[in-house]
Amino acid sequence: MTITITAFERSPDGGKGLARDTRVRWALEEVGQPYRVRLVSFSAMREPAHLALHPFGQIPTYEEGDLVLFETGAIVLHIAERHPGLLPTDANARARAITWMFAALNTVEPPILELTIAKLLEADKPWYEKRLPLVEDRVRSRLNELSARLGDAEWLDGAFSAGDLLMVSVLLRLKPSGILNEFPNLAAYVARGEARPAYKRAFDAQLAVNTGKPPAG
Ligand SMILES: N[C@@H](CCC(=O)N[C@@H](CS)C(=O)NCC(=O)O)C(=O)O
Repeated sequence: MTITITAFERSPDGGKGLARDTRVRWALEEVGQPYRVRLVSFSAMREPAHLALHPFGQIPTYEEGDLVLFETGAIVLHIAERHPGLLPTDANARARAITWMFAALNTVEPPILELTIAKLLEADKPWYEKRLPLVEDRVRSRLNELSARLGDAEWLDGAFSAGDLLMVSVLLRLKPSGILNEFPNLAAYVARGEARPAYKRAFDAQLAVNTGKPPAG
């Protein structure tokens, strides 16, 4: 059955891979599922046709036959449950990998997004300079804990899983801040994720949309 996802017609990041369609592309690439992409403009995202797919008017969405999904956590879990490669077969290991998916989205992503939003939308506020270190420290605090748990392991819990896919996706947003490099094991973990051929294909595909050039190779 054909899989169709939506992505920004023009991503605000210009193709740095931070728009959330990248993590869905990555999951599909990891499990070897072909997919189509429907590009949407910001105005189209507010139209009834898109709101019928995504109640909050965001990207990405995921269509497969009669099934329509939104929320990248749900989409990646759906892909991982239906195709081998992103979740262990052992029931307990599978539950732990899903736990890491939730941890990435519910515990690690929120302070990182708060930092992004502060820098994007609050830099002109009189309290910005005072608040920024507080927001950065909340990120550091989470990374400190995550770094302690990862230690010198390659992935969070045994083999690479959907939990790692989401955790790396979430951490990638921190690269420009320099904070990630304060935690060498996390920086190396993110680099391992980026080095995966499936990630590279996903990244190149979203970049091609934003540069108008077809992916290399
Ligand atoms: N929690 C949602 C967040 C989706 C989201 O924030 N999408 C962004 C692009 S990465 C978006 O559509 N932003 C435009 C908007 O919110 O109007 C998910 O993981 O899918």
